[in-house]
Amino acid sequence: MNALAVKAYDLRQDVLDIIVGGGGGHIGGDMSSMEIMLTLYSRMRVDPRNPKDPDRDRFVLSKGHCVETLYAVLADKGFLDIGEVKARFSRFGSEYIGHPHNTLPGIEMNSGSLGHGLSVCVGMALAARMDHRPYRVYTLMGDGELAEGSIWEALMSAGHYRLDNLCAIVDRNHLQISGNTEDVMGHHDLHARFAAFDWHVIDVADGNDVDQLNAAFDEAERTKGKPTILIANTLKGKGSPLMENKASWHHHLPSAEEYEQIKADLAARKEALLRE
Ligand SMILES: Cc1ncc(C[n+]2csc(CCOP(=O)(O)OP(=O)(O)O)c2C)c(N)n1
Repeated sequence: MNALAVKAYDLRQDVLDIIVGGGGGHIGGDMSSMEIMLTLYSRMRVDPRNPKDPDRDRFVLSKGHCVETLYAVLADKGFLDIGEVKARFSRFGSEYIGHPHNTLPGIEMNSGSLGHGLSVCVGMALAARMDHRPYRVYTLMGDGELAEGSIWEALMSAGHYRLDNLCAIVDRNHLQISGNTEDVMGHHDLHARFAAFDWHVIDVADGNDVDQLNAAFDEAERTKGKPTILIANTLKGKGSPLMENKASWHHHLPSAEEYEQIKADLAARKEALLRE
């Protein structure tokens, strides 16, 4: 039993509370990306007491609509107060808005308009090289987000500059806002496409599995002369059959009954993990 895998269910409950308290949020993509962000933050060199350390690792949530999971993970790391986030999310005048905002500690970049995170990370990774700094740069993108042309320019430049301090992750849940990614904008053979842009490509069979993610991040750190991209195969809405693999839950506010059902499902999944 992996403690982080268990924690992922506690933080999913936080995400559910944040969204229901604030009256809305992108619950499907939050749930699919929980283990990715949680695993990453368990490894990254970041310190809530020194959030602007020039040598800190950088993370940019390019699929910024999934900020609720980022808030839960940043709170778990000590950057934010989870009680504050739950009480004030999406309230008038609150700094805890529905997309990342870099006035909050631990958040590197404002995002939410899809397609920009990787380009900014290419700049950060180049800056690290020029300044002889040891930090690594990470970004999480959605598979629907890959329809943005700017991402392919960034992929091209990262490959060209051989940015081996850069690691991108695709949350490959096969759904985006309006349905299946393959119907909206097909991505068949993503592995070959990324490799053609001179990236080291790792397929993570289960992108909700902490051990598989850790192995992939280890491999990314060992990879020299190329940037690495993880294709993390996840389940949108992971945590409750009510939401799982349903495009309609991309941005669905659970009713009071749905809240109770999801809460019970999350607790049952956690119990099952604890029994392993
Ligand atoms: C430039 C831009 N166009 C459209 C949107 C609206 N939008 C928000 S989420 C989303 C779908 C994203 O799908 P995906 O990247 O697969 O995210 P996930 O399924 O992981 O939530 C869209 C089109 C946006 N945020 N930015």
